[in-house]
Amino acid sequence: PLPLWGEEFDIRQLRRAFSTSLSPRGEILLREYLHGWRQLLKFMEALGTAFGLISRETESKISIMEQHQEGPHSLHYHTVQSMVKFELASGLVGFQSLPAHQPPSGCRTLLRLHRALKWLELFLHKLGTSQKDEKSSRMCAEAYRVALAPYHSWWVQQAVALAFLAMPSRQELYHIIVRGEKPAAGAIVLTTVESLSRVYNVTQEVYSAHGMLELP
Ligand code: 1PW
Repeated sequence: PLPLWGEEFDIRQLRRAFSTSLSPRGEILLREYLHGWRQLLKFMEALGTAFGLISRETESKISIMEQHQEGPHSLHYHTVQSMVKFELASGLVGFQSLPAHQPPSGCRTLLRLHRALKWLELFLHKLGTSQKDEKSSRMCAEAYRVALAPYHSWWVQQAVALAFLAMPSRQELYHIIVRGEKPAAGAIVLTTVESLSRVYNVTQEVYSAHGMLELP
């Protein structure tokens, strides 16, 4: 059956979510940020069943963040900055491994999404600047090697490599991403990359200012 309007991946919604997640005061609004990630899940679903592991794992990280947002301290989970401040002040960050009964902190969970966003940024940049004969699986693997593989175990790296082999072709990807507007496709992808990268850079500064780039 045809999906209902709005259920399919829409790169405009992705770009809008990430660009509105950055407030004029330079705060990152978690609600919009997570909306962006929900759009990304749709993208991963469109990449096929081989991306099942990757999208299940991503979905579980998004859900943890949403639980924090809906929990008793929801007010503190309004922006990345307020979350960091709150978890630091309450000793919830988990600079060492947290005890098993404690839910994963917002800071360590968002860090996983943040690193994955770099992967996406690099990958979309490659795609947006690629020539017709370039292979999407290669672009994806190369972005992964630089941005994310260093943080993953050997086993995860093998599983992820398998998913890339089953990646749709460059042309199919463009179809998933931009459908109708072929002439402007590269440009749409690249403006999306710009909004992702603004959000990435702000998050990176916040995490680096608090020595939180390596949370277990
Ligand atoms: C082509 C578009 C892809 C863009 C989205 C990228 C999502 C990246 C998810 C990779 C998941 C691989 C399998 C799980 C790995 C986890 O060990 C790892 N999670 C992530 C999101 O990197 C680390 O989380 P953990 O084990 O420390 O809780």
